[in-house]
Amino acid sequence: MQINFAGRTLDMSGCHVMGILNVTPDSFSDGGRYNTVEIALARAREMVADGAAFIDVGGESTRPGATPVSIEEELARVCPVVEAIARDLDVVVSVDTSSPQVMAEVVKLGAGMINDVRALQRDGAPEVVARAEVPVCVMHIQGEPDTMQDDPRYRNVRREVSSFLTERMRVIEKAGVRPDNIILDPGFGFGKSPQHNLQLLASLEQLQLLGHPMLVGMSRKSMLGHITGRDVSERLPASLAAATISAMKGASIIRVHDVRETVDAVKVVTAMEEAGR
Ligand code: 8Y7
Repeated sequence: MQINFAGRTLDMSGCHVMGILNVTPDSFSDGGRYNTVEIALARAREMVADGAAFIDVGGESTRPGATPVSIEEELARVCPVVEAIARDLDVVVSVDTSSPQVMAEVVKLGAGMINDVRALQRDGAPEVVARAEVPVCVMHIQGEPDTMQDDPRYRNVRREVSSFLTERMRVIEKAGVRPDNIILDPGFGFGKSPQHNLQLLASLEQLQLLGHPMLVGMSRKSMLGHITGRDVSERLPASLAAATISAMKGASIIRVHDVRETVDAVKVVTAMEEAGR
């Protein structure tokens, strides 16, 4: 099962690592744009050297309580970084955005994938992705980022995540996105209690049944803090355990902060699976 990400073809039966690159002002000490691009490119270069197949560039914080950014501001943050990485590095540039304007623009600059935590629910987003003919990650979310963690509830979290994704795929495919270009994500931490997250992780194979490659992101997330009692800066071991579990359960892309360490963990899983065949 191959997917073409703007000219780079990857085998989705393998497991690939996606490095997180935040270009929000709070992720850099210096506010100047030129400096920001240089720093972001250097960080991306490091993650590519560490084995990242994807760099996920994000200019809007989805943390609860984060102030929303205008489209102009998001474009100003993301575009120069996408352009620089696409020009200089051998990697698929993914862009974490919910804005159809940003989606249209970054694809022109060389982005090879759209990663939307709002599952293309904004007006016009499915049509933009269809026209751009790029792969898209469709993630489950309950509610909006600002309020999603206020007492999230489900009758059956696994069934509800699956039916949400199935319904989104119906709408997105109707707008013209090819089914082969859709990657699914259960959206760990997006409107879910620690127990909901663990139930989803325990049955990640079930999401495979929808017949699309899976992307998962648990790196340093509070669900791991909840399990281990560790602060965010001390969650690497737990993040590696989560990545290992995801790889074993069939994830094609694992979105992480710590690329080098995760690539090693994935290599162990892949080596074991090859020996077992
Ligand atoms: C995810 C994500 C974030 C995730 C996908 C964080 C942008 C929060 N998490 N995208 N984005 N899946 N596809 O802690 O789990 O990294 S932001």
